[in-house]
Amino acid sequence: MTLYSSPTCFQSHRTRLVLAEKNIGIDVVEADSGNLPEDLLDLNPYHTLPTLVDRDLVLYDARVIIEYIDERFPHPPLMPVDPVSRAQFRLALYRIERDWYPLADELQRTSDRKQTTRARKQLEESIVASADVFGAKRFFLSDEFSLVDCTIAPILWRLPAFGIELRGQVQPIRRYMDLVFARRAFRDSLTDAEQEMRQ
Ligand SMILES: N[C@@H](CCC(=O)N[C@@H](CS)C(=O)NCC(=O)O)C(=O)O
Repeated sequence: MTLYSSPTCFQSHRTRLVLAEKNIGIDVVEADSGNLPEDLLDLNPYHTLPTLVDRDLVLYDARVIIEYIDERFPHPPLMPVDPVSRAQFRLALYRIERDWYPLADELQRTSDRKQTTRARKQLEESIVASADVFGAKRFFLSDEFSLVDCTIAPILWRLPAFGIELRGQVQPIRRYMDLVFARRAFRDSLTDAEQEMRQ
């Protein structure tokens, strides 16, 4: 299995974190989205990172990749078993991808000051508004670490790099970050460039 991964992008980080949680050592090919390897251009019609190759199977889109990894390597499971909880987790993934990811994407890509200031403010407000949910359970929505946490943690890790400092009633979010960032798998998931984001 080979993962083509950007060393800085949160979508790639999300897939590396799931692999680390499962303790799966695969070939990780670091690539730059502006200068993709030739073989990847042939494999993925959208030319995006991350891209996973497992023999004849080529997967792109981080969400598709993490769900595949969770099913292909069931231990430890990163999704609940019962259909209602699974649907709730999928809804949480949908909301994070819809509400937080586009803002994080803007902060990652753009250097336009006005756009950056607006995206920063919106992302900060939206995360702070979820403080109660962060505090309700050990992890997000659950006492077990899940794909939802793998989706949130790369964003929270990048807050200083995005120029965001959480203010207000954010103790539950700080507790959550301390807990997740201290996980062995989380540390293992970080590239050198990502480690530097919080030094
Ligand atoms: N929906 C895709 C988006 C991933 C994405 O935007 N990746 C960026 C790197 S952070 C990329 O490959 N950009 C190159 C491009 O869009 O041409 C996913 O979830 O994998």
